[in-house]
Parts: sequence; structure tokens; C-alpha cells
Amino acid sequence: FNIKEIPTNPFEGQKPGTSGLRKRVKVFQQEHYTENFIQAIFDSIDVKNSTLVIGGDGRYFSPETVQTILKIGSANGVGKFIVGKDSILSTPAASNIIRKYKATGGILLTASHNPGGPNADFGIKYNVSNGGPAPENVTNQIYEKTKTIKSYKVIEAIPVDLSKIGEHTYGPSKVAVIDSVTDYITLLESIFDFPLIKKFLDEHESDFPVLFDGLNGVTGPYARALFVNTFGLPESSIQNCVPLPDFGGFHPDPNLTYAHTLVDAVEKNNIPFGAASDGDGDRNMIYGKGAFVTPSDSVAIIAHWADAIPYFKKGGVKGLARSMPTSKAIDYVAKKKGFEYFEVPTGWKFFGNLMDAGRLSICGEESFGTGSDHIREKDGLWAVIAWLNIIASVNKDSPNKLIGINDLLNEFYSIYGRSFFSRYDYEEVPSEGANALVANLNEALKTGSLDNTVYTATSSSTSFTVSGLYDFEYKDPIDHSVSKNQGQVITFTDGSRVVFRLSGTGSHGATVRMYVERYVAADAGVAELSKPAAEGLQSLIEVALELSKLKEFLGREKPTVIT
Ligand code: VG1
Ligand code: CO
Repeated sequence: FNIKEIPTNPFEGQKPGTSGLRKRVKVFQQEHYTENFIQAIFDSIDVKNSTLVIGGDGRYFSPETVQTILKIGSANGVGKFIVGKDSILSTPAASNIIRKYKATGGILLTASHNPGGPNADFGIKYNVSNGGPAPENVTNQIYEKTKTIKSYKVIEAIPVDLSKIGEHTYGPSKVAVIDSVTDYITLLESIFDFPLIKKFLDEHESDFPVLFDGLNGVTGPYARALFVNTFGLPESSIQNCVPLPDFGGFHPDPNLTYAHTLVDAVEKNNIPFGAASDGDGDRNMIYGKGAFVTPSDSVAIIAHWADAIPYFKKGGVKGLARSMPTSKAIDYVAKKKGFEYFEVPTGWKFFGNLMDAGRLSICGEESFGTGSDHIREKDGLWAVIAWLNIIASVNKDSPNKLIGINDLLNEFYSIYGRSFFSRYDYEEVPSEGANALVANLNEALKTGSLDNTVYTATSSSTSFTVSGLYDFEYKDPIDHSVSKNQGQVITFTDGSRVVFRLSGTGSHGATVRMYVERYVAADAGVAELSKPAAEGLQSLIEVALELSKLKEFLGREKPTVIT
């Protein structure tokens, strides 16, 4: 076979962020740019005779990039590629396939919830053999390689027809194009009580219709296989479920701002249970008529009801975890039920070691990420089906009253109390302003100037006293690696907390995230516990903005998105 070595020069800034390398499509389209990064991946892993899984959310520039990976991968010695048909594999489906077929790793082509299309974003992410995102030592090595790269290798072969399922020969390598959906549905079927869910949905066709919105992202075919083909629901139970390269112009992020097609349909048609997923299928939002489940509560409620899910009933719950900015709701469940629990930095990669060590079963992030140790990525449809399994199971014991989302929320608050939680995102602000905000907090950390200061919200005259300020640092209990500077946390004497973090997934400028959390105990009463989050947090938000001088530093009056 003819292997060619193509000379190249390093590009600046090919450093993988929270979840891979994400840039504008135009950046990836520069000559040698994508090739350099892919060669750097192969320079960082044991590539000889390896098996690699390839797929993604089907966004613009994916088919071309799959062919680039085949060319470079084959030239570098990859033995076999397993590729999703039409380059489609949701992130959770890819994680499952890496594990199921014992692959060396996988390359996922996605920028997740970022918009797609020729003028929007693309991304490349490497996952390791446990099915999870590469840990920092691997991504750092990839980055180092990108800084010194001088050439990359390609094989001269005819492009593989990615629309044809089956085994193809490609130079010295094999390429298996597989159905993108089947293995994933088999996996969920082994986890949940499908007959129970189907029976419940059948019996409640009129008073509990469900709606899933794929936001034109990758989950469409998976949702169809589940809701229409498996549970026998009508076509009207799914919408925007054909993956489009530009997501039809949508911003495929399941939150109240961007998933407005779901929110509008749920409100208009009085749907008691709606859900949406992001571009690559690892995020989820649960939203019914008059009922929004904040992701921090969602994972805690799934943990509380774990016994309703056959996978946990059988295997037990080994431990719980959340990312640092996520509210502490799940901690309270762990304490009450006697489970071990962990607080890790933002990004799913930190959960993997704990799962591999058998110490973690259910975990989540405030950013609409929920999942378990069935794979090593967060899993949007898993969370949606988990909720349906729990609701079906709870209603089995309540023949006379239909129990819905709000009933589960209120019951949960009455047992554990409620952690009011919200996140303010300031997207694409000037980096200087973002850095100055961080520097100012670091200064306060060093001098202790904020300690014991009292701030009063003007709207309510509620006061908060700062009890401490720290920079979150994580030491992995399994491999003892240390991750520093993972966000600045300000704590208050009433147990409230405000966190500031810079995003690691943006493709442009800097994005500042402010997370606020305030705990109200279970005995506060229903009226207090069931308030809208914005109301429960108003005073704390005012105080957080004031003490951080955020508006001054960022020059922004209002956040881009509130979740
Ligand atoms: C964001 C979220 C984080 C999530 C990450 C990847 O990261 O805050 O919780 O794990 O996106 O999600 P950041 O660094 O921008 O805050 V996804 O659905 O893009 O793979
Ligand atoms: Co995603």
C-alpha cells in the first residue's frame, strides 16, 4: 500500500478543552489543521493493530473528517475501524460500542450542544478503552504533539461508502460500517423495565402523553426506535428527530432558552412529560406542563428511586457523585441512604476512574448531564427513560391518582429539603474582562478581604455573610492525579454557595459561568419549597453580582443564558 508522508507545520491552540477540541468549522477546514490534530492523536496512543470506533452527531464536516481519520489511521497502523452508518453515533452510543466490542478507543466528531453548519462549530474528541473521554494526561500529550508536528501519514485508498452497512477492506485495515442504533437500544433494554414502561404508557395514552424533541440532533433515530418502535407510541410523541448537518439552524442545547420548540409544544398541548436532548445525545432536559426539573435535582431523584430500575435493583448502588458546581441535592440522598459520594471537577472524564474502580453508579452535572456506570459518558436518553421507568413504577402503586413530575419533585423536597440552583452564563465576553474577574477573586482569596463581609440584597434586605473562598482542586482517589484551578467557590454562613468558572468548551472568546445555590430545609413548608428557582435565589444572585463586580469586569448587564 502506498503510504505518503505529508510535511506540515504546527497550528497554535490545538489544546483539547473540557470535552475535546472545539473550533469553528472554518478553522478545521484550513489545510492540514484537522490532519495535524488527528495525527497527534495517533502519536499519543498505542495504534498498532488497534480497533477504533468512529462516529458523531452528524454535524457539518463530519463525513469528510471520517475519511480523513480512515486515511491517517490506516497509514498509522489501525487494524480495524468500527464506524457508525453515515458517520452517525450518539456520544453515549459510541461509549457503549467502545466497551462492547473492546475497542482501543474512539474518535467522536461533535461539538455537542454548539450550533453546527459551515459557519458554526465542529469538534474532535478522543475516548479511551473504558468508553470515556480521554483523561488529562492523554489530552495533554495530544496537545504536546500538536506543538511539534512536522508531518502526517496518509494511505492512498478509495473512500469508504459510509452508507453501506457491512465489512469493507481499506488498505491494510478493515472498516466495519455498523447500524448506529441497535446496540444502544439493546443496552437500555438490559437496564430498564421496558414492559412496565410500555404498559404504563399504553394505559395512560390519553392522560400521560409524552413528547421527545431531538432538536434535529443525533438522538432522533434512537428516540424513534424507543418511543415509536419499542413503546408503540404515535409519531406525535417525537419531533425534530431527523439529524441535520446544521441542526436546522437550531442551537441544540436542551435548556429552557434553546429548546423552545419543546417548551412551546409542551405548553400548548398540555404535555405532562416532555424531554429533549442535545446535538450529540449526552444531555437531557425533563420538562412537563408547569414542571421543570433542574438537572441537579434530576440526578438526585433518580438516585433516590434507584430501586425502581432493574439495573440498580440487581447490581446495587455503589456510590454517587456530582461535578463541583452541581447542587448538593445528591449528597443528601447519599448521606441518608449510606452511599459513598464524590465531588469532581466539571467534565465527565472525572467520573470514569471511580466507575472503573466499582465505587460509583449514578452521577450528574448541573449542565443537563445525567448518567451511570452503564457507559462512561453522560446519557440523555438514559435519563429520560430512567424518569419514565420511575414514573411507571411509582404509578403501579397508585392506581387512583396519576403521579407526575411535580409530585415527585415535591415529595423529594419534603424528604431532603431543596437546593435552589441556577447558572448564569456570560458567553463570548472579552478574555481580558474574564481574566480580570478571576484575578480579582484570586486576590481576595490571597488577602482574605472577603472573609466575614456582609452583603445585603437591595430588593429584599436579606443579608449574606461570606464564610470562605477557595479555589477548587481535585485529587483523583484512584490514580491520585491532581487537577487545579477548577473554579472559585464562595461560601456563606447559611450554607449558600456561589461558584465562578471559565468554560472549557467555548470555541470563541471567553465564557464565564456563575453558579448559585441556596439550601432550604425540608421543614420550611411547601410554599417555601415549591417557589420558582429565580424567586428562591433572587437575593443571593444580587449579592453574587455585587461582590464579584461581575458587571464591571465583563461589561454585561445581563447573562446570555440562565438555566
Ligand atoms: C460544559 C458543561 C460541563 C459539561 C461540558 C461538556 O463545560 O459546563 O458540565 O461536561 O460542557 O458537555 P464548560 O467547560 O463549557 O463549562 V457536552 O454535552 O459539550 O459534551
Ligand atoms: Co453533549
